[in-house]
Amino acid sequence: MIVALAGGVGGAKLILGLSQALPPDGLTAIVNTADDLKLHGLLVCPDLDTVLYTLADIADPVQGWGVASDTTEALQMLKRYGHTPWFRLGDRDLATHLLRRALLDDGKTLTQVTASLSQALGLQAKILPMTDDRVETRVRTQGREIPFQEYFVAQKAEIPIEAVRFEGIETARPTAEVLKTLAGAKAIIFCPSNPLVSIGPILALPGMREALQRAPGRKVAVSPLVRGKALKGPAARMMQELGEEASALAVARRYVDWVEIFVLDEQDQELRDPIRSLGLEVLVTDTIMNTLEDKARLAREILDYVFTSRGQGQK
Ligand code: FO1
Repeated sequence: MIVALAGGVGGAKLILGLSQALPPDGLTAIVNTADDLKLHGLLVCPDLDTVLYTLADIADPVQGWGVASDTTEALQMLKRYGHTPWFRLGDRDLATHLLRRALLDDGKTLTQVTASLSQALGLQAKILPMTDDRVETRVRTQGREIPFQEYFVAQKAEIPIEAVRFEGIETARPTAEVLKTLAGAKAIIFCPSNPLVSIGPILALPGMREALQRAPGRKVAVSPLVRGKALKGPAARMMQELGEEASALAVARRYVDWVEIFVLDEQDQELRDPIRSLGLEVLVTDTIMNTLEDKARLAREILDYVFTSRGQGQK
């Protein structure tokens, strides 16, 4: 079993590549849930749904999130009721949320609900929420704290941030399924997701450090930054605003205690030696994933590196 730790759109791309490169039941994604929000009584899980829709080949190809060719009739009706929809839930996407709410109300866990949705969409790969407990990323900005989605969507991530906090993390726990999966993993891949708010909450769960340390598989992180910029999302900006340099080297420093291998984009070649000096093995390759072939090729290269002699002890 190969395990991928991921957030939303960037992570889902590599997960799709891994699903092409591995046997159908050989992949489990452990997904961030700290971006989740309550909206109109529903629980929206953007990262879980992005991975779900991407693997089911129904994700919106331009945005990367939501369902392809979705309509917005429900949003327009909400508008008539006087609710200005700042978060765009399409009609098909809404069906996922109605069902999720109903199953949660029936007493199912988020893990069980996600398994039902995945099964119904015909997925072979397993998608696990990092926890069944509620964790909420909150961002401190201009002297007040706001939920992550308000920062990301309503404010378009354009306001400067001062701190990030994961509310509820102290009492949250990784699920039994997550712990069991990590214990049996042949490799654990940290996808090119935002290290602060996508991978960050997964690693911040109490017990996760020990679970990853005990896990026998090799651990690999793929840089989400290329030439100091995130391919999607505000990771670079957030890192800078929090006093870190926005570079693959800074990402490698964050992950140095967690992984043995770092995957660096070929455009950042000059960072290979500084990253090696941290004690990490470095795989330099093209990490830009535009086409399905790009995704599958990157996945194969990472797996080859991990499982062939090229990756054994080479620094
Ligand atoms: N992102 C936006 O920028 N604007 C939206 O209105 C929006 C709606 C939305 C609905 C469902 C969903 O699963 C994702 C959605 N996203 C939207 C993306 C989401 O905010 C981000 O992908 C993640 O939270 C960041 O990882």
